Amino acid sequence: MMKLYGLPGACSMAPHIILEELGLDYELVLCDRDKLNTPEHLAVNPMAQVPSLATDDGLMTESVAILLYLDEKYGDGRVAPPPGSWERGQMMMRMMFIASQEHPAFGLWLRPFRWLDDGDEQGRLKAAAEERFAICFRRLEGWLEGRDWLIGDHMTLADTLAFVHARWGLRVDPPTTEYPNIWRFAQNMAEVPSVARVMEQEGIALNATP
Ligand SMILES: N[C@@H](CCC(=O)N[C@@H](CS)C(=O)NCC(=O)O)C(=O)O
Repeated sequence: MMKLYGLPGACSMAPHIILEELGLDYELVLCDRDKLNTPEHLAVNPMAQVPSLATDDGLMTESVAILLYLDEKYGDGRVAPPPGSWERGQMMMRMMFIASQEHPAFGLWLRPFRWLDDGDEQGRLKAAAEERFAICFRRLEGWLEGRDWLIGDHMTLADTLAFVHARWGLRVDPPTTEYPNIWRFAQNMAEVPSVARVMEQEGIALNATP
């Protein structure tokens, strides 16, 4: 049986949603945030992070890779457009944007102390990262104009990552609630049965914590 290592509301929630949406057999391991840097967890994720997916073939890290693996192996067209289609390329673009531009901006805002020792410098980095996150959210807001989903007419891989970040965005300034399209999207996502089950399993709601 596959095993997903995650933290409540973290980017691991994206593959968690897809495991649940596809009705797959899996075990959720909610990790201890304070024990990510222990030899036991480093054996599962050498970057001291989540997510990791343990499969019969081995261990996989990186949320986007896990999402694509799950889709290609089990998705059968249910959570992503077909390989080679323009729509899949567009979905990939949005996913990569969220994972490689938006996510680091949030990480720098959340933990500037991991990069700089000086308190004033940390404050400046935090402010710059918050502005960068807002630039990313303005792009996401545009993509969701007049749409319920980032691509097509149902939830795809990209929506799961966008939803995770929409929750995170409630903690920054301006918060997600000030982006009408992202906030509408987040509220719709929270109503999707698989997403609601995932939030219940992770013990979270559509609010700013944790
Ligand atoms: N590029 C990685 C990023 C993983 C990552 O940043 N995970 C965060 C949660 S969203 C984490 O484990 N944070 C805990 C920490 O850094 O202490 C991926 O997409 O899987």
